[in-house]
Amino acid sequence: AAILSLGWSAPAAAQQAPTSPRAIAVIPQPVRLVPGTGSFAITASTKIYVGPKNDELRRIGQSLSQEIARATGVQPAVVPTAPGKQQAGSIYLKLTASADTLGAEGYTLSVQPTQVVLAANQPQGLFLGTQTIRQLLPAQRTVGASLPVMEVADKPRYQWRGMHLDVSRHFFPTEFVKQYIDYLALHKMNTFHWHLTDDQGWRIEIKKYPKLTTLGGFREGTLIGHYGAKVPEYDNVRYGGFYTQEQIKEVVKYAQDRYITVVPEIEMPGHALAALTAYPELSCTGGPFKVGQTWGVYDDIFCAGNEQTFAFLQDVLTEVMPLFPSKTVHIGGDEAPKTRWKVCPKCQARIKAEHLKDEHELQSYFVQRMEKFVNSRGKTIMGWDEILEGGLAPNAAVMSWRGMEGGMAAAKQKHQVVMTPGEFVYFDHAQGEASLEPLNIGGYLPLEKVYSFEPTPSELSADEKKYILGAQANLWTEYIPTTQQVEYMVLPRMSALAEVLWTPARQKDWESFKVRMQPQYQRFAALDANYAKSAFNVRQ
Ligand code: TNX
Repeated sequence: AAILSLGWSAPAAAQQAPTSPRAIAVIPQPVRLVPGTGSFAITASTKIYVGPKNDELRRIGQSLSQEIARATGVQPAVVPTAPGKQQAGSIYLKLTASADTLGAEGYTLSVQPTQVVLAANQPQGLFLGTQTIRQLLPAQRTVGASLPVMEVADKPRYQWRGMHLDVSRHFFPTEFVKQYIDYLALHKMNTFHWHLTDDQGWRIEIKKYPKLTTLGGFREGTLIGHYGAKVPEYDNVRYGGFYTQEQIKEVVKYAQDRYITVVPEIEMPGHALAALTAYPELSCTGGPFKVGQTWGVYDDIFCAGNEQTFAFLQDVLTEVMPLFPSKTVHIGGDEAPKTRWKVCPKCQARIKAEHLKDEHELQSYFVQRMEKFVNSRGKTIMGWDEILEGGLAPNAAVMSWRGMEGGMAAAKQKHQVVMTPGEFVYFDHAQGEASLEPLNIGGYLPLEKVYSFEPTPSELSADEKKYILGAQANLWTEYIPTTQQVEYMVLPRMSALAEVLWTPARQKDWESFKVRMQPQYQRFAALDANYAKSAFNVRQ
């Protein structure tokens, strides 16, 4: 407890170990980092001790060993050892039994000339600590590298530190999704929100409804340009793809090994055109439909008057939920036009039978039915802030995207909240000087603006603030056709968001962040990541 309560001691720019040739540049900035004198040399005889009979620690040790090999050319052996038996010149990963303020994700790191000790309450804390060690290593391979002497005590500010990825508007293969997860891990992010279904493509195999992917997973052409405009080279080319359940499991396992929770999103009742193309009987009109080829919002949504709709969505979730250990299932809920429901006899009959006021209450009825089902399977739902309209489902968490207001309203109703306001964390917006930017959806979100984001509104009372779990950035991919461009849009803005979500607000320091970003850029380059070089070429 004591070590963390000491708080911030020196501005990061001053945190240069006197005898170290490299500045200490960790992103996100640790809660407490006290540089010392000298360094710990990594040599051919350096070992990583992980304690006996612990496969999880062994795996964490192994990943650290690989990072060290990448940076130094020498690969330390990962060795189990009896506790208490320490050997000079080595790195120790230790679980500490003390129930102190470090929590599940916190860690302490002591770098001395003779040894390195990384300690945490949970393996997750150790893993996060190894990400700090990784950033103390040189970005490019350096023979004879060392770690600067220091003492670190660290833990996150928020429990939900997320990144979203829309794989419907454009599809990205599992290899890339894993790489995206790697970027999250480097930034100590812990939640990956996987937007798996939308109007332009259904991307997850559902065995009971094979047409969801055989028909709903592909569209006849891809349009890139402003809403409705066409870019000829992408026209009339069959476009699509989907993940098999085996592939989903593989990605989830990959994320789990990096202590990242994968939250699946299955959109309802709107953004459902791909599903309705496969099963038009779930719509109000009966179709037929075509998987969306243009961006925007479609009037045809799941029919709330049709019992089949609920049976179908329950079947889908019955297959989806076991694939994801996440307690939270995202059910969408955004941008569901009530055009069809207003004139659909079955929907109107339902409104009457259930004594509902209007179509907004009908959507609320829809979401509450789905919530009951999800809750009965031991999970909870999350939805975009539209689920507030017509009454919030009793246990639902809210993801606030149309500003912070929805999140504030939900917190006041004692519902959990994740903040994703467009103004601060929509990474599909442009980030630099216009002439340097690829075609994008518009908007302008430079790095410094992301860095200035404060997820907890000061208007909330202390009790209400507790419902703000954290925040995440969303990456909608209408204008992002390639994995290279995904990297461009999220890097380096993910670095700024990571610090917003991890580092205590009083320690945020944009000038220091800019300095610490320099080695981070080198790290991106070493990873072959297409980060936005224009990030600091902001519009005048
Ligand atoms: C609104 S944000 C949407 C998405 C679009 C995005 C474009 C949200 C919940 N819905 O369907 O892709 O705008 O920025």
